[in-house]
Amino acid sequence: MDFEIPEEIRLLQDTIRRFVREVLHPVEAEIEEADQIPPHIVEELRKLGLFGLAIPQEYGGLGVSLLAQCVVFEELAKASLCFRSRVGTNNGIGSLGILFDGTEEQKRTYLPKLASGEWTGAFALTEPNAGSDAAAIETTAMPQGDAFLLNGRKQWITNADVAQVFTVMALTDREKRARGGITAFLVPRDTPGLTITKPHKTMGFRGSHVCDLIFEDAAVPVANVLGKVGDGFKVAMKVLDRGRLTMGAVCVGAAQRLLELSLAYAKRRVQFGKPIAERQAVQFMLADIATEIYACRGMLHETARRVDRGERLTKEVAMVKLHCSEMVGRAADRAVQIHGGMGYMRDCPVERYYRDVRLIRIYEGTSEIQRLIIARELLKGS
Ligand code: COS
Repeated sequence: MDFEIPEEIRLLQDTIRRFVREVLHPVEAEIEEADQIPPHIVEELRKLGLFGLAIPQEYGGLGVSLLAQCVVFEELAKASLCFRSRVGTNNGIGSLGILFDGTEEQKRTYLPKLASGEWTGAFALTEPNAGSDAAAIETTAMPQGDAFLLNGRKQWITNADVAQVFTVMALTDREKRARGGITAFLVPRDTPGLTITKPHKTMGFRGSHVCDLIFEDAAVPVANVLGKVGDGFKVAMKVLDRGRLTMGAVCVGAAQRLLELSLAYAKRRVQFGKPIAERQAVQFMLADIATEIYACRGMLHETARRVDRGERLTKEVAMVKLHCSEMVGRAADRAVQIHGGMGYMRDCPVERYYRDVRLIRIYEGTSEIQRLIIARELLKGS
């Protein structure tokens, strides 16, 4: 494994690290209260090019490697996770379908706007009766003239409140489902017949919202089919294969911040006459957080490098998502324990992380789905 980060990525890392410390940390508490990222901060994220990190330069993005994306997301996750979430769909599930399977015209229409952050993209797969079992979707798309009429409901769609374009998976052949019966569509927000609900109330991720999409005879032109009719399940799975990897970076960054906060608190907090950092019980928790971060960063960077070299890695990406999301859950639990009563207080960042990271074991595929994917891949190859 090669843990050296190339110089140009190191420079990007330094820039984001400074931005996080100087610009994002000061507004974390305000966002927690208001449940909104201030518009001037979104503007700053735009100026840094963060909406278009993963989008190739020919479409207006920075087009950096996956390793560089992981390094940047690791840094961003050292501030409230809503910031990464705000730019995350444009770099991941909200744009990758277009990048992988879009026509040249679709790429030219959508990617530059997504890259600049003028538009936000979102990904609509989940439904009330289709979460882990993604092939069980019930939203239909019936051909009518040179359009498809969409009917159904998509649930808990990240960034739906601010998105201008959705990648929507719908049934075009009920019998075939995942094998030729699901189609991906690019659906603009202003499509007549599409209603976006108010954001759901959630446990965490204040400042980042999920809403439902309701389709009632929403006509989407044939030209907005993404990939081939019937290939939508594969479009979605390829997108998730990539999106899940950068989720590992979010976990590593969040765990690193939890470690930094815990180290500082343990050195500061005096009980029984000396800082709790001098107590072995606390030292062991710090050591465990740090060791697990080291292991996760290793697997994350190695997998990113391999994908950058052109390998298709479904199993390893699922391993990264599984292991990193479970790791950050343990890190948050230990960080709260080290902080004691303070860690339970709403104005303590570890309390926020404890709630926020719980989602990562669920979205973009639960831990159980990751295990299922890993086991299937293992059995396929044996
Ligand atoms: N890349 C490309 N194609 C894939 C794929 C992948 N990673 N995974 C599956 N496919 C293809 C399969 O090859 C199969 O097609 P063929 O028969 O032509 O080979 C088709 O898709 C159906 O695959 P499979 O039989 O594995 O489908 P299942 O219904 O068993 O479901 C899982 C597969 C569980 C992996 C899928 O439902 C899933 O990822 N669920 C979680 C969804 C999720 O993450 N939701 C989070 C919300 S979206 S942010």
